[in-house]
Amino acid sequence: MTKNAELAAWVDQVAQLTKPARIHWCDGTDAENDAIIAQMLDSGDLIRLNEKTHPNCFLHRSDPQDVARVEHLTFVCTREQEDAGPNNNWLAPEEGHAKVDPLFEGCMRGRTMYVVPYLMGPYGSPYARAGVEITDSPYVVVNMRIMARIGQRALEHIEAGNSIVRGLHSTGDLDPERRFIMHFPDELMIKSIGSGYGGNALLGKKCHALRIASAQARTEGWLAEHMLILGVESPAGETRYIAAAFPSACGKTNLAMLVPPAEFDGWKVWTVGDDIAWMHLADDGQLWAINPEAGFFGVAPGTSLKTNPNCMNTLGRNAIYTNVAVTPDLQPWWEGMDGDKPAELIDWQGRPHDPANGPAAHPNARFTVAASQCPSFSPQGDAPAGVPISAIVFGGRRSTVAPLVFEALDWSHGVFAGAAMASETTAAATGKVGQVRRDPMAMKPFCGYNFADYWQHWLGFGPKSGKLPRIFHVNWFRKDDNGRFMWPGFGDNMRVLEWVLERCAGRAEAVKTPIGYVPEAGALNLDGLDLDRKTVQDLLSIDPRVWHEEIDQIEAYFATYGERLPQALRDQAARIKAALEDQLAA
Ligand code: GTP
Ligand code: SPV
Ligand code: MN
Repeated sequence: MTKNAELAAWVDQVAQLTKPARIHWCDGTDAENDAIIAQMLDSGDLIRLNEKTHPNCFLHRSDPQDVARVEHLTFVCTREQEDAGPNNNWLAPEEGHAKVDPLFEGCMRGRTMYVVPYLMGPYGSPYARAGVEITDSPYVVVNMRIMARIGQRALEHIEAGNSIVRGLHSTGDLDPERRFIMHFPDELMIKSIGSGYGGNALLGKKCHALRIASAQARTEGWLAEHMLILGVESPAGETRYIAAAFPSACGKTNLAMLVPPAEFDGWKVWTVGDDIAWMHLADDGQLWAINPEAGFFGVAPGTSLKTNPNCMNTLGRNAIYTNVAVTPDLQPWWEGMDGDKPAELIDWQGRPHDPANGPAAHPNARFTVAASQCPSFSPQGDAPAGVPISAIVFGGRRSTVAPLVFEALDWSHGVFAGAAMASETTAAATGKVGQVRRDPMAMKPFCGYNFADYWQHWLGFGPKSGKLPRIFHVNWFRKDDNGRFMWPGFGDNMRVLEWVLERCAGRAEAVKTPIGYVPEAGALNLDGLDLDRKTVQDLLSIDPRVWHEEIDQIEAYFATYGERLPQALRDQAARIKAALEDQLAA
């Protein structure tokens, strides 16, 4: 229960609507968690994994129709459609409520309604924000406990008078026809029904910390972004921080936990966050970032000791696995894991694995684990003030067009580079995989208001400080004519991070091109890499003809934002195009 009368009234009102058998206020204690897990083991909601190899680890299998975010069922309900923008599905607030409220009627009959107070951001941080999620899913409760700071201390923060985001969630009947993820930014309210999966159901994550928070950040003058945060410590012991936005399943968790290659003796990467950054311009003129989350909800397939040893060493204990395969002795397994594929496997749907049914683990199979368990978790990971950001990196999954790395000429051009981002779609959302689409700042599914206003908000930081981070764009996913990745990626991405930080320090050499600065031949440390000259050249090349076409497409995309599009972005496109035309004419 709570001393906060408004919160108590809302919980009452929700109970009247959803008619649960009982109401449980979560205190976040171990005892509470143990009891919920025990009950989920009983009901079959969770399966205990091999206690010897994976202590305190559990498997959850989703409904096979409920394995990813559902962007076509996600709505932003603002009074004016223009405020949600072409980037969001829109309903007027009263229509949004009218669509979902009937689905909540009596939906918790016979079930427990959990009330989960949570804090996004470190305890004691001026930037932390609270929420309360009401849910009938024990899976959501045990995941929220890892992903956010839930329970008594969060409730105290709320009872101290801080505002909250209210999130109502029910798994409903899991019918995709009756599934909606509704956001009401003006009411600081989320209503989600019909899904138990990740970003659809753990409302502190994408719904609160990105969609609602981005709208708040706009009016309050800060940034809520789909970004990892990492620290790079040099052999001299100096640590500089980078925030990077890549679309879903495009490498944030991996970059955040990077282990530098042997050639980088004495260098160390520290993980602050792997998915979301809240950034504020501080009095010192620098952009400071906190990770609002406390855990990782990471992509399992592709994770191995070779690609991401820090992650493998994080998730072997106290973890919840969702939609992975298991070995006969109940060890989790997924495609891309180290070693040979076991002869026998149970697939993500609980069937004996038959390759004819597709991969053994779902391509969007995930693990949930506390950030504090990560061997590279930054000593500053819980710092109330956050960490100062030296560089912002945007990136996409592009088999063609985008070079390995370039640096924007200035802040406005950097905002253009972010706004112009494109990436191939992945299994993180339902729908076709591998389609190139515009995903500005990796926020296409997550920006809670009109992108045109969002870009203007970003541009507005430019004149405010001379100490803003430099902005870069990377692409780890360029492919050769045989469809193979040209860049080794993972730990070797350190080579690009070093160039990025050297640029920030005003040292590394670069060539100016119409689309930005690219590393001069020899400016990237490629020692020990088995890459021929031609591949390196191709990775760094900018084809003026291809880019001219790319800018045409960017302009066509920008045009869908009409008059609201900031003139600065139009000007950037025109400048780049003219420079490319000069090049083509020469
Ligand atoms: P979300 O949690 O959905 O936001 O994803 P994310 O951006 O954190 O992506 P993640 O790091 O989980 O990587 C997604 C997939 O891309 C995994 O299968 C990785 O193995 C793969 N991947 C990550 N980094 C690289 C890289 O540098 N090169 C290549 N080729 N693949 C990568
Ligand atoms: C993403 O899709 O970007 C994720 C997973 O990080 S989810 O929590 O489902 O949004
Ligand atoms: Mn994400």
